[in-house]
Amino acid sequence: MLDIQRIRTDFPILGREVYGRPLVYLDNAATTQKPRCVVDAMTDEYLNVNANVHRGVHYLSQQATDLMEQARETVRRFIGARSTAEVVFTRGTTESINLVASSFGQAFLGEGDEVVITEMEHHSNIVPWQLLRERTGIKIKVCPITDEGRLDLEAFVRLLSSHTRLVSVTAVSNVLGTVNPIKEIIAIAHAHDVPVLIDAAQAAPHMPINVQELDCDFLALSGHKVYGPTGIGVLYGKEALLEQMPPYMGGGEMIGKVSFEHTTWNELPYKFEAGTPDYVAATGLARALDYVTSIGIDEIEAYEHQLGTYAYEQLMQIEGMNIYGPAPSPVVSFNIVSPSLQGRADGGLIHHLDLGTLLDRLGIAVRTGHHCAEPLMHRLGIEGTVRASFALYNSREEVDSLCDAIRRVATMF
Ligand code: C6P
Repeated sequence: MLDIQRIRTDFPILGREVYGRPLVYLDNAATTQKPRCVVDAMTDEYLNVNANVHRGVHYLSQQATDLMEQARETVRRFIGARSTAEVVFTRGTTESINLVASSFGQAFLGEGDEVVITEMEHHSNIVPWQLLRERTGIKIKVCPITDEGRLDLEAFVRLLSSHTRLVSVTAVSNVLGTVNPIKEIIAIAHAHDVPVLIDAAQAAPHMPINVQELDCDFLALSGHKVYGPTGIGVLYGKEALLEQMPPYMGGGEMIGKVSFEHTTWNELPYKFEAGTPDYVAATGLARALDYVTSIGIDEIEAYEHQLGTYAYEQLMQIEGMNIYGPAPSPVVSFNIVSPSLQGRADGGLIHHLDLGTLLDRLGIAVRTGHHCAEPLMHRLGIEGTVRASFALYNSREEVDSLCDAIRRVATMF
């Protein structure tokens, strides 16, 4: 079992106060806090190593390059990729998905071809396909969810056709917390010869990922959601696919030879890494993944399962509580119906923004709104939710503080 009190000391920010109250940070699905070792590794690199990577013959440049390539190897191990050629550094999940939409889209998709996504996708896994649709005339097919907040797998199977060229689906919903059966989805898609992109932004911090076991074709994740720095993320792609895809951006480092007449591309993964990469953030990400591994991703998953179960049980005892999505999960979205507001068109919901703002005054950091998943809000028939999302350093006491604060705030309406 994790020693939460000890783990918390690795995260200096958790000791601070807001509005004179201890901070209860429950906005981890938006971004996680950083352990001191991540910040230290990055500070050390800036203070003692800093030089541009892959370019200089000098000592520092080679040392910085070594650190970046070691970071790539750490990522490879963390996601179980076959080779570092399959690990592309990007700015985050959003850029990773845009890279695939642009590059894979240009290479393999044309008018009438279909991309299957789902009703629970983040805008990052909707809008890039819409941009591609404008450029190429592809069709976007949307797999519905059940009333319980799970993917409708029978509908998913029916959506696959001889025109389907890609399935792009989130592993874990950032609103509902639903853990999708991605292994099954990948197997079904592959039986139709359709490759699959997994949005692992909300999965990477909470559960083991092994791209070879999953057999996914692409996988995207963000460093800042897994205790790493902002501005760095990963695109995993199967080597054979990445080889066939054109570059996403042009510039330094992604080239083989350049002349005004003709330019050739660098080998993988550099073909997709134009310009000076955020090599210091790569080091920070590697340190964060090492930190997670040192605690144990299985232990983290087990602990967060218990915490999510406890949170669900406690929250459900609050009068007027509506939780969206299946429990337990480290992501809990909810609204509260106030008896005094009943009779209104919205069924008496306390507005999520009001609830979140008042919780903030009590030191509880949650996210409110549509969580960059507006189509999902339409499906749920609401404008937004309050979302509490947990990380490995959250405690039962913090769940209790959340529930006490909600009760206190709800009486104000
Ligand atoms: N969700 C949230 O509060 P970026 O911004 O590129 O690091 O991640 C985008 C993204 C993609 N997919 C999913 C499932 C996500 O949850 C996110 C980010 C944050 O829910 C910020 S909107």
